This record gives sequence, structure tokens and C-alpha cells, in this order.
Amino acid sequence: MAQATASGNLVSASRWWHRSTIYQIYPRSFADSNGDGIGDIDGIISKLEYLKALGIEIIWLSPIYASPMDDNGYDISNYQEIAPEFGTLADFNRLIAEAKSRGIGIVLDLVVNHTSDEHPWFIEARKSIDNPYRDFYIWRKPAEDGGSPNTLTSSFGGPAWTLDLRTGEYYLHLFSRRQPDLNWENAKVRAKIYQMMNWWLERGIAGFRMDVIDYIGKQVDQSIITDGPHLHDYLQEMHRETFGSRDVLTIGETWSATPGSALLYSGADRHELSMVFQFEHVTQQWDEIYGKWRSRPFDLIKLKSVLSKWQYALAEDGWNSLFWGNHDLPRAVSKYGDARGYPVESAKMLATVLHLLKGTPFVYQGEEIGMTNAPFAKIEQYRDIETLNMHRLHLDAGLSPEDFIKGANENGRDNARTPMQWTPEANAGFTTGIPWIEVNENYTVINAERAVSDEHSIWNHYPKLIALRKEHAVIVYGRYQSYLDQHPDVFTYTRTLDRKRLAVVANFSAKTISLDLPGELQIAGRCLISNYRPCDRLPDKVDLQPYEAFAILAVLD
Ligand code: TEU
Ligand code: CA
Repeated sequence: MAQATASGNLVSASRWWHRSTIYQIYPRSFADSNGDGIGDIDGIISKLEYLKALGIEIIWLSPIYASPMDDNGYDISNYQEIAPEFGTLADFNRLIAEAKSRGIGIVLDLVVNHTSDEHPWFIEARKSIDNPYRDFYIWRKPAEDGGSPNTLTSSFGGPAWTLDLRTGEYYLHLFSRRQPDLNWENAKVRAKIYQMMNWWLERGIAGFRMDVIDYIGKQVDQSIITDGPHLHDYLQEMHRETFGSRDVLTIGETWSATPGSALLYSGADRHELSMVFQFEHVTQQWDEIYGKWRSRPFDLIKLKSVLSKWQYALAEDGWNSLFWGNHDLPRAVSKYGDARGYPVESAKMLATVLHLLKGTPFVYQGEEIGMTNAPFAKIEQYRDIETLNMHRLHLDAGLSPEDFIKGANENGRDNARTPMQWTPEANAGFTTGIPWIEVNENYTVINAERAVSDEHSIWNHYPKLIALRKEHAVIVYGRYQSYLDQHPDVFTYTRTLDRKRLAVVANFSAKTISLDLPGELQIAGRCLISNYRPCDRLPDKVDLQPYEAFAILAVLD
């Protein structure tokens, strides 16, 4: 239950992950220890000191389970085996222990909306219509004309149904045809999933990120995909049957979430999840027709309104996740900052704005050194099944390859999947072999070795922000209030808890801006962090440098 402080601020029941910062690793691209060009668990272990120095307490690992890698591991063929290219269960146990000894927990990626078509359950299910595993998945007879049962489409392009010739029925796959959707209405499926989850929890993991979990209540005959009638029943059953009795972290990936549903997922008394990833700040930049493949010009006023909407909506219950990037999204400094003109200032500004909001901040691998989108010129350089499928459909629709490549350069998922840039040496120190995907050519300038040794680097800004969250309750629980909402270039907000007020001011442009501040921001206090000169008070007018961001902490009279 939320409790009220002396000044009436509602402070959700304190949970350890309210003060934590989480780092996401895409194992395939993080660090390769054996020269096969693919990141692996030993590579991650070798970088734990680097991560500890940032101050993060949790690592979320994208899938490391056995998989044919059709969707780079989001197509699982054995939930309780480690993919050989990543290592072994013994390596995983060592990772858990090595991370724990550094005060870091490991959150696994739970992909249970679908399996791989090479999972034994699906291999059995497709053998015959009366196979005991048949209704582990979603099968339908062809439509009258012999085609797909209905018009549902896959996220990766094309129909969401593939005909299985052996039994003459279609099976559902909302992603690739090699990712058949599980039938969550089948209690046997749910029991098997919960058994697997407990098996991992008993190995000492710190929780789960749950892949497209808003899909598991789907009702395909009504073309209901997200927010199905039993979705929250399943999540509450999962809570009871697995993590509910443990103090672990659960994050649902819910592209469909609204503030209302986010309260259902993460309300303190809901016994479902800790928080969800909602993506409204991402999708509001997309084109109505072409989605992310033709993005609109950056609009700060819209971005601010979405961020504020979510801060206000979950002010008294529920909990926000805070992120700019992940393995599916473009690089933050390229998308929201100025990777060409002000890479360091704008990356630090973005980090400051995000980490001082109310919620749990996520740092995506490479964001902390300002890694940028990859300027791939040819489709052959891309690896992501979503991009390759969409490219084919785009050309089949008569659109130009150049047009598609522009969209992929801006928003393709491979932007986040180029190898982590560790050093200025060959392959950015990611591998001694041939990387599975090209290294971004700017690795000689943007790399961890250079960043860690430069006191003014983006990298050195993150430990300061992460430490502030641990030190100041106003950052964790302070009430959010935005100002100057219609200003096209500046984002300003306060956080207030009891008599403490934090004022955050950020210039999202390359312009120098002279700003008349509202009274609530004219506080005299201590500068907690700045990406330019230290600032000691907020006068009634402030001149902001390009991408300048700072935070002032004051005690109200
Ligand atoms: O992503 C869900 C998802 O919908 C995204 O793929 C999104 O549609 C796309 O990136 C927007 O362009 C999760 C995983 O994060 C993703 O990596 C997987 O490919 C997908 O589920 C299937 O497991
Ligand atoms: Ca390797």
C-alpha cells in the first residue's frame, strides 16, 4: 500500500528496485571471449567490474537459452538449457555468483508468448491433430477459400498464420513463422511455464523481464491480441505459483500499455508485476502508415507530454520503468540527442532528464558511452529478421530500397545490436574473430576504454546519476511537476518530497536559450549535477548552452 509522508506525498511501499538502476545486456553483442564473433557468458563475466563501477545493481540479460536464433534467441527450443554459443549452465552459475559477489543481480528474459518451432512441444504438436501437445499451440482450419483462418498479421510482416501441410491446419505466430504462439488457455502450458520459472528462481536469479506479456491473454477468433479477458488472471496465477513469495523484480514488456492498464499490471496491491515497459514515447514518433520505417521529425512538446502523462498517471500507485533504448530501439543519442553536433552534451542531457524522473531507470548496453545508430548503406549489412522481412515486403510493394534503408538507418533494431565498443583496436575489442554483425565504424572514437579514462565523458556522468538516486529520496519518491510544457526546446520539471525540491532544466536543442523561469523553479540550492559548468542557484532567468542540463536541490522554506 502507498503511505503518505508528513507533507501528504504518497510514497509507495518502499521496494529495493525503486532505488535501483538496471543495465540491459544483449549477450550476442556484448563481449566475445572465445573468438567466434558472438558474445557469450564468459565475456559478460569479464566485464562485471566495468558494470560495477557504473553503480548498477541489476543486469537484465536478453535470452541466453537454447535457440535456433531465428530471432536471436527470442525463439526458444529449450527453456532450461543455455545456447552453446553463449556457454553452459555451469558458466551461468558462475555468472550468478560473480555478479552477486559484486552486489549485482541477474534478471532473465522470459519469452513465453511463443516458443521456437524446434521446441519439443511444437515438434510433437505438429505430428497429428490428436497429439497430446496439439493444444499447447493455436491451430485453426483453413478459411473457406483455403487461406489463413483470419486477417491477423505478424509483427515481422505478412500473415500471422502458416499452413502445416502434414495436418492441413494453420498455426498462429504473431512473430516469425518459426515462433509459434503458445496457447495460454491450456492449463498444462501454464503449469509447464511456472515449473520452468521456479527452476530458474531456485538458481538465484533476481527476476524476469517478460517478453510481449500483454499478448498471453489473446483471443484469436475475436482478433483480440493484447489485454485479453484472462490476461490479469494469468499474471496473478503466475505471481501465486512462482515469484510472488520472493522479493524479485518483474518487468512486463507491454507495447499496448496505457496508464490505466499499467496500474493493473504494477499496482502495489495487484499481486502482478513490479512495473511494465510502455512505449508511448517511442511510438508517438512513428508514421501512421509506415510505422517506424518512416519516422516523423523529433517533437519535444509531444515527447514531454507523453513523459509527463506517465509521471502523473503513476504518481500514487504503480511504478514506471524509464528508458530511451533497448535491443529493439534506435540508439538514444541518435534518436533524441545530437550524435553529430553535440554527442557528449546531448547524451549527458538525455541521461540526466531520464534518471531524475520517478521510476526505475534502464541503461542499454553502449548508451553509457554514447554509442550511435549504425550508418549501414546496404541491406546485406543488416541481420534482424524484422528488418529483412520488412525490406522484402517494402520492395514487393513497389517502394524504393533507398527509402527503406533510410528508415532502417533511423529506427531499425540492428542499430542497437552492433557490437559493444570496448577499445579503439580491431573490432572495437569485442572479438578477436569476425563479428556476427559489423562493428559501427566510429568505434575508434566512441569506446569504453577512452570513455572510462576521460573524466568529462558520458560514461563518467552515469555513476553520478546512479549514486544520486541512492542518496536522495526526493529522486525516488518526489512528486513530479512539469513546467513550460509548450516550450519547443526546453524540458523542465520539479520533484518535491516534504520540504525538498529538485529542479531539473534541460535544453533539447543546439541553440543557446535565454529562459525566464516560473517561480517554482527559481530556487536557490545546491547543484547536484550538470553537463556544463557547475550551477549553484536558479535565478529568475537562465541562459542555457546547447543541450545543457542541470539539477538543483533546495530545501523549501
Ligand atoms: O519485442 C516485441 C515487439 O513487438 C517488438 O519486436 C516490436 O514490435 C518491434 O521491435 C517494433 O518495431 C519482443 C522482443 O523485445 C523482440 O526482440 C522480439 O523480436 C519479439 O518480442 C518477439 O519475441
Ligand atoms: Ca563467443
